[in-house]
Amino acid sequence: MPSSRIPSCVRLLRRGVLLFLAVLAMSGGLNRAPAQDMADEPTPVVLDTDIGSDIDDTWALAHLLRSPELDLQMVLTATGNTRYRGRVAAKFLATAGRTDVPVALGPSGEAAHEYQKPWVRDYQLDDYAGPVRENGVSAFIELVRAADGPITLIAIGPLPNVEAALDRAPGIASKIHFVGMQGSIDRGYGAGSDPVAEANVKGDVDAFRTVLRADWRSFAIAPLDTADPVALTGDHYQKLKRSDDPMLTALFANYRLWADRVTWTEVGYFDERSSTLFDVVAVYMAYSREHLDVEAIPITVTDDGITRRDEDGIPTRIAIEWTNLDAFYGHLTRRLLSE
Ligand SMILES: [Ca+2]
Repeated sequence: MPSSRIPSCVRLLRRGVLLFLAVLAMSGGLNRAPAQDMADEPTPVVLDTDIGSDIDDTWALAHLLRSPELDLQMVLTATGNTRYRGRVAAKFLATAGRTDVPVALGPSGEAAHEYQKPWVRDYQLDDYAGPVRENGVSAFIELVRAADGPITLIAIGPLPNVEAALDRAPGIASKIHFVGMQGSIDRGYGAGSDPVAEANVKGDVDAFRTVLRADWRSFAIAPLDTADPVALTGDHYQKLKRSDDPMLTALFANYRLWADRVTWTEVGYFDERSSTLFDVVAVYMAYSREHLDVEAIPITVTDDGITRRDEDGIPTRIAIEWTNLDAFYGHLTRRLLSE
């Protein structure tokens, strides 16, 4: 029957059904953050982080602690001197009044880029009033196994801890929503730049491959495409910098130390803006994707760590573009200020 002869009420009904299906697909689909699956209860999360090298992990931890949708259950430190990273995390948690959060240490490697060390010169893990777990990978596996429901893992560094956990307990993946800051799809560092081996992938390419292939409950990443453009400037930045909130004061004390000491970049902009806040995007994706365009893109990883579009690759939920980055800046600033 030609469509023109179908009664209009049937056509309207059909259109309504299609619209309903489209909305249904979206609501359970790519733009849905793990936190939105449980409307009332905060989502239990673990932060796997290389805090203490680039300063954006400290911003990401601050963002997480000020996000009521997320219930931080563990900070797990990754790569390099994980004890130093644990000290930074522990003192920051204490400053924010969150010594309920366990600090767990991943396997240690060679120390490097310890720019926030002066901040923890007189602070040891023994000083932390909360739980400290020396074998962080085991502690993470135990936490996931003991949980009543799914856990969201926010991974904002290279992924040796996650690889080790999957190696020892592959079954945990089905209980985990993975949200990470990894990869570079259509852009590298800097607007208009070509895709590159992004630092968190390049830091452990085999680990990223293992993680990409695992059978997660859900898997999503913020690559450089959406993480690299993010920095707070202007009024947003000045409001945060002026605040006497103890957690924000600690955040800026760390940023100051980092800015004066970091060797891979020249920071002449401390008074005007933040550095690039790559890792805050992964925290945002754990509770909202409102201002992001998230697409299912099949990717593969080259041996040198480039995450490449590949039709035969693994379909991956990727935050490929901001739909409203200015709105996100306002949201992030208000959130950090507890407004
Ligand atoms: Ca990081």
